[in-house]
Amino acid sequence: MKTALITGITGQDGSYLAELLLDFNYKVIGCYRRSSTNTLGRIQHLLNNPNFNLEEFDITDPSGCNSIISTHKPQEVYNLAAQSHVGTSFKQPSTTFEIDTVGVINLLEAIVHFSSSSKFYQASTSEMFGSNYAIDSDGTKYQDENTELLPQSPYGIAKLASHRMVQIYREAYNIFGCCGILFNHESSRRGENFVTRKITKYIGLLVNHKISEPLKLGNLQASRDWGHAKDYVKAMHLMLQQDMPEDYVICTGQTYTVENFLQKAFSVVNLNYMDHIQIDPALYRPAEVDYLKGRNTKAISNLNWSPEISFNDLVEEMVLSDIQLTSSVAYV
Ligand code: NAP
Ligand code: G4F
Repeated sequence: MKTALITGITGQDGSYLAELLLDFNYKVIGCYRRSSTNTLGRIQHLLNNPNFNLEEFDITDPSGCNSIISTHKPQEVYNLAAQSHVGTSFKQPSTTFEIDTVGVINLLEAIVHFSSSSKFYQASTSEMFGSNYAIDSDGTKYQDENTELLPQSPYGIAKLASHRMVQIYREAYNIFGCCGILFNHESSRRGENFVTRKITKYIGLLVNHKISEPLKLGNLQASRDWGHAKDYVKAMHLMLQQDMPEDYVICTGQTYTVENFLQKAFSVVNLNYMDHIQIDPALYRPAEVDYLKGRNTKAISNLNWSPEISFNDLVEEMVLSDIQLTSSVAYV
């Protein structure tokens, strides 16, 4: 039985990855950080699984990283822990850097010193491209593994630093380290302050007559390549099953604006989004990534991976799930 250690187990991706690895008969060590409130909601259904164990852990604590890696010597380490909100990174740049860069160094150092054969997955991001893109012969703008990384948020810069750090540990210490450059991926478990979930939760509240104020949003014109988190965790696992450690872009290859998402989500309940939203300039970011559309040719050919859940099915799943969730009397 292989042991996999997942940091960020309480997050969206942590929960789906744990389910996948338990299905593959792994022993899973899920690392969570201490909180004054319960953060285990997304993994509640896994807590009684005999192959699932929780460990308290904070990635910013080097001795904790050393201890957890030396104790478990896992075959695979998936580093999903992060301050993952781009808007927040403008308000908390130092904390973001501490978690998303220094934390990754802590984990890499622990692996080098205590478990150098552990395979390592790093959650890199399309936010690292900033506003950069390539243009192909028919004029299509896209990003892939060869597109220069020019981040323009504290989060993007912190993630680029850790991305390069993994590449350097791969070259310098022969660590089997892979970076997944994942484009936006969502689900009914998405954090409520990301734009997709903010929209679908609002629709749930509206349909259940629990809200009367309009939905406040910022920039509606940004384009994102949105996939489903359940598809994307499969790619994380596949990267660590290859003969050689490499970095991969993981995306759908399609792009939609925030306004497109709004339109589609409200259409699921036969409403017009224009009757329910208000633009709030305070929700605009100091710098914006305007356009993300990935190209997943390498993942298709090397990993035999491609996304299975369509944009329309993703949006519908999120809307229906939030209508159900917000219908509970306990939900206010
Ligand atoms: P998420 O839902 O925000 O989860 C982040 C996780 O990191 C949570 O479990 C959080 O714990 C944990 N964490 C935060 N600070 C920590 C610390 N100091 N020590 C230990 N754990 C800490 O993010 P996600 O959507 O699942 O994304 C997973 C990873 O992929 C992140 O690294 C994110 O940056 C990256 N990524 C995400 C996307 C996307 O579209 N979802 C795209 C590209 C890359 P708490 O529950 O205690 O806060
Ligand atoms: O949902 P978002 O906050 O996601 P964003 O900034 O693209 O970041 C997500 O994807 C990255 C991958 O590219 C991940 F690395 C990162 O961890 C995270 O998961 O915002 C999407 C777009 C932005 O253009 C934002 O300006 O929606 C726009 N937006 C408009 N109104 C809003 C809002 N975003 C949020 N969060 N809240 C709003 O009210």
